[in-house]
Amino acid sequence: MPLARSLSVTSLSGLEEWDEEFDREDAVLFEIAWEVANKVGGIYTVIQTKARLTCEEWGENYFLVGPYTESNVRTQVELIEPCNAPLRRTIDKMNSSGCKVYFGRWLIEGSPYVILLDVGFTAWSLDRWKSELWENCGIGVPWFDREANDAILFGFLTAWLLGEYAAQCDEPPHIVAHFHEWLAGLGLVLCRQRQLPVATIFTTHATLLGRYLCAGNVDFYNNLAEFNVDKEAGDRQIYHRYCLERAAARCAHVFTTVSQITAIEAEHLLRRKPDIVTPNGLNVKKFSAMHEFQNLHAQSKARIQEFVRGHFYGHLDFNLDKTVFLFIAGRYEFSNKGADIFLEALARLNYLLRVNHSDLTVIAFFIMPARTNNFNVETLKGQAVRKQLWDTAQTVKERFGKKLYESLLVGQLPDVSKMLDKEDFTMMKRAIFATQRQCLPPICTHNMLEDSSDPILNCIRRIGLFNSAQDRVKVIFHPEFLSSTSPLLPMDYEEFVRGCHLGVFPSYYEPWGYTPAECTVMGIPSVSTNLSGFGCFMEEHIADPSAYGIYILDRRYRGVDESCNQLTSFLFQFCQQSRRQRIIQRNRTERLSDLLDWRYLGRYYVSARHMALAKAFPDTYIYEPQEPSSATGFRYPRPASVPPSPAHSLHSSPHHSEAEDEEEPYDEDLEAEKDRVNIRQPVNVPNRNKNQTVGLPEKN
Ligand code: G6P
Ligand code: 1S3
Repeated sequence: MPLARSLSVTSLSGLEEWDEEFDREDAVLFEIAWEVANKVGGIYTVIQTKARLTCEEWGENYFLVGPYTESNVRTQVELIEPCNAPLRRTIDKMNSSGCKVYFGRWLIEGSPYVILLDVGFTAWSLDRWKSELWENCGIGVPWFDREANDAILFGFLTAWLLGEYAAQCDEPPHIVAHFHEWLAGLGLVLCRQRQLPVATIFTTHATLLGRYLCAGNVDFYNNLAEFNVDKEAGDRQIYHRYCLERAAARCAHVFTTVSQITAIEAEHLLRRKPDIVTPNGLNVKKFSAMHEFQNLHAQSKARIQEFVRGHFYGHLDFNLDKTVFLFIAGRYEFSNKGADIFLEALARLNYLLRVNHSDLTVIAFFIMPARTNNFNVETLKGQAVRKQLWDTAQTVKERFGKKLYESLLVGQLPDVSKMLDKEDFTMMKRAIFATQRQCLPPICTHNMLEDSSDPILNCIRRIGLFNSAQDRVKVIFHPEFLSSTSPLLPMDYEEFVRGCHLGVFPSYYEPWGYTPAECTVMGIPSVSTNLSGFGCFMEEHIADPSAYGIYILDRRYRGVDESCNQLTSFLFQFCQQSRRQRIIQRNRTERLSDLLDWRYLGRYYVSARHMALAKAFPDTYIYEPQEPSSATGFRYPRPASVPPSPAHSLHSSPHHSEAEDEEEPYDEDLEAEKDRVNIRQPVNVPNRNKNQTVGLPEKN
């Protein structure tokens, strides 16, 4: 019998090891998603960041299954021969029966094996498979829904692959197949309907109906139990997709989702309570030098400042050293992602900063892709003007230096009044003349195709944040994802995030939310909400999240206006921090990254697979829920350096007066050590009741 392999989750600072000792025997894991080697959204990030850990755990018995696209394969995959005999026979058999199945290694960390299915090549089977689906499952799919058609082809091909693989194995194998999201869900339904020897897991990363209902101005969370789900899906013409999603959730041996809040949503909308919550992690990279991330912040900030110098040319009447950069980024879903209340809060913040005569300037970036026809002239001109000023300064500097040198060569101190001549002044005057501008610095960096109906632009028109001199809050809308090859802001997303001061993600619908999680591991504070999976997770695991730079907005129990006021007060508080306080806060934020590391969060996936194997193969596997360890009930305490009582603390951000900032030398290592000592004493939560949903620990 093969050796029992167990996943040992490395001990992270304060988080203890979890050893889920279970003998996988000959089990083989297939993980199936439309976003395998195919970047569409957040599921790609889940699979790509998790791959290294899953490869360590399953070794040669781990296969990712996704759709084949030539461009993706060219850039991300190395095609190779199948790695074992049953798989080679399976692929050969499918390829000789009218399919195109590819095998390779995905060129990411862990180099997992990938099996890619060419759905387009098998489109000739679509009608036959659709009628089979109708006959066996009673789900009819309209011809015009291209995405659903792809889901059918992908589903039938996946079930074929798994069935064929099982048949090609010499001994009955123990297969675990983990399907992500409705687009991959049909494969699972077919595995069950064909009674294949496969333990199935279905993970939903957002429900179809939830996303549609939230985008439509519905009081979603207060009416979860009231929706007539079939009617709502029918009204939105997604009934067939909804049926595929619901069938997958209902048929799975184990059903999971990414957060507690989406678990409640799934229970009402898909009519099944998830068996376990599998929160999303990240592949956290630690720098050997502890404060390297602070240096990276300073470097990236300098690059954003350069862009701002160009964008605001002729209107640079604010101090860039006293300017903080906020940003929101993601899929352009105006209200679901909370861009609506962010704008409203910015207008209120502008008012507060003005009446308080603040000398601080806030620049808020909106990075959300919309339809455009390229950068606008005014924005490009800004960068050209900046560059010209830089070139002029360099030329004058060189001329100045040459005169200085000549003078020193003849042993004389230069006559400073003659160092700049008429030509130098003409050159400089001409450059300054070019910075004259008749209009205000633009809000939007691109020409929008739907300018007059764009929700962000219309909201800005209504609240009047036009980048005028009096405004303390300026807005820049960049309706395209960032790229290091952009002529405007040549930075990739990660560099940009590092250079900002605060990410603001006040989402209404956000099953998990990778954007604030990414901020956290880079040591950048963020705002999220108690309607986002990430926000709830952090609230559960940190005693005083805002002290760590994790501001969690209440969008659950408050009306929109109240949430907006709360967001305004978070932003205003943040703006009142000194540089030193921001540095301390960033150190604390970064210290949370262990909590978001797959090495800690991967344990929920381990449990899900174990549970599925035990349900599908009860003679071989037994699943006993883990006794809660100190790690499952882990809670980060208040940082030691935060005053324990509200009497000493008006807000929970790092507390020091401006005077202290100037007088007291700041020892980052000492500060970090104080907090770390505190973190090593986790606060345990009460024991989990074995009957309740396996997943995140209960709140204490
Ligand atoms: C990092 C750097 C410091 C810099 C600071 C700026 O901590 O290591 O050298 O002064 O960032 O912080 P701020 O919040 O003002 O961008
Ligand atoms: C979904 O992607 P989205 O941005 O459409 O899945 C992500 C990965 O699980 C999740 O982070 C996000 O909240 C969901 O919404």
